[in-house]
Amino acid sequence: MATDSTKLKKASTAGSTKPTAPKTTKKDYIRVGVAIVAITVALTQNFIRNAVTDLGLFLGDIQPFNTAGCEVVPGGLEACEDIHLHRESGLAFMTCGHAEMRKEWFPPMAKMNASAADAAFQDKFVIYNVATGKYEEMELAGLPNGTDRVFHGLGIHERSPTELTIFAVNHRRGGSVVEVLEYTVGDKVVQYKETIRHELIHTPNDILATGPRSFYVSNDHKYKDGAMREYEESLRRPLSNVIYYSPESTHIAYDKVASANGITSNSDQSLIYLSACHGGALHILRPTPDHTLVDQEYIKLDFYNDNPSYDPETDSVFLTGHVKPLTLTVGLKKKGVQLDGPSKVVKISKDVVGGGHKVETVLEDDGKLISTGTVAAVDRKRGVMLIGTAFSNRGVVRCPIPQGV
Ligand SMILES: *[C@@H]1O[C@H](CO)[C@@H](O)[C@H](O)[C@H]1NC(C)=O
Ligand SMILES: *[C@@H]1O[C@H](CO)[C@@H](O)[C@H](O)[C@H]1NC(C)=O
Ligand SMILES: CC(=O)N[C@H]1CO[C@H](CO)[C@@H](O)[C@@H]1O
Repeated sequence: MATDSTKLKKASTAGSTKPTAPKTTKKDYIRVGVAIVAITVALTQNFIRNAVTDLGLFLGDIQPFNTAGCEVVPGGLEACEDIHLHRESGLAFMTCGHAEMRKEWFPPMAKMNASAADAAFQDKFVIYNVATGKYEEMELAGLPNGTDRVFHGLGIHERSPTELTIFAVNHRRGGSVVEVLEYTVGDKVVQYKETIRHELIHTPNDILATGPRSFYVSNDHKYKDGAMREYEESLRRPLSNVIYYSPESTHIAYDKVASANGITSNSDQSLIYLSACHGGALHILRPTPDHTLVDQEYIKLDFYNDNPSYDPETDSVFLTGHVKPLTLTVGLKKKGVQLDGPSKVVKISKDVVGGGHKVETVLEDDGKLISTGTVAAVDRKRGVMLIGTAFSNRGVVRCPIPQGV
């Protein structure tokens, strides 16, 4: 390491002198450049503290907490990352993939083997009925057969209490897009309407719907792959953003986020909650009339938080995430091995006494039941908390809402 970096420094200060043998390739130069930038950044940022947090170092082992009564939703759902609850009907909209195939093709994790087996590109669109505990795999009428389906974040706009417009991030091999779908509660099929592609929407992650054709979408990275992606990822650079999309205007709404991930809002959309998972933080933002987002509050967390879900009844946000993301990074490299990623759910609510917000842990698991948890949607009416997972073959776990939560 020490000798390496001295070598690197020499190489870079050598200036115009031509490098002599051994042969140096262009790739080596990029590596050297990245390494130098990396060292500089590491020394000048509180990057180490963030890294320790979001890698889950020094946290010790996680014991199950408040998991009594939790059950895996039967039927073999896997990798159901995002769950959107339509509270009126008690229907949960979710997209589920193939946990093992996510290791081949999932651009958000820089997995881009375009020649992976077909199953990698055939995610399911699922509607789960919280009251009956049954789910149905929905046909997406109108979406041409053979279209890649690698779903990620969902956003739902209610045109009326029963007529929904659903925006679904889809990481097609030809590039990531947003599919516009429509569903009327009670229908047997979901209607595909159109596909939205935009150069500003390049690494879409999650969507907050604001109208029948408008939404905010988070881009989780600036760079898709290569050396710059490594740099962005390993040094937790705040290079990602949120885009506002509408047919009339599409622009950057918020910038300089350390891996913008899940995005949601309160009921009247006066506050927007955005996870910055590389910052281990939640941004609370306020939208302006011209659809840009301004800072309201910044809440630092002690884990790698993923997707926030809003609970209107308590005006609080449930945030789910990975306690030991390192197990995830390592686990994703091991094909054929089930990933047990310890997970945690916290509740963030207004602190009436002290001001600001308070963060309480409401559930934790060592990963044996709830692995790689990504979202927890709370249905107060039915007393149920649904927890989605990203890379687990126990796709959705249904838990009673813990006492007092
Ligand atoms: C990509 O997927 C195919 C099909 O499963 C496999 O044969 C190939 O080895 C994979 N390539 C890489 C680089 O993993
Ligand atoms: C698409 O596939 C479904 C199910 O296999 C089939 O019922 C339908 O007829 C196909 N549609 C077209 C346009 O090929
Ligand atoms: C919308 C969504 O699912 N966002 C994030 C949720 O968690 C997974 C797992 O870590 C992330 O990959 C998603 O980007």
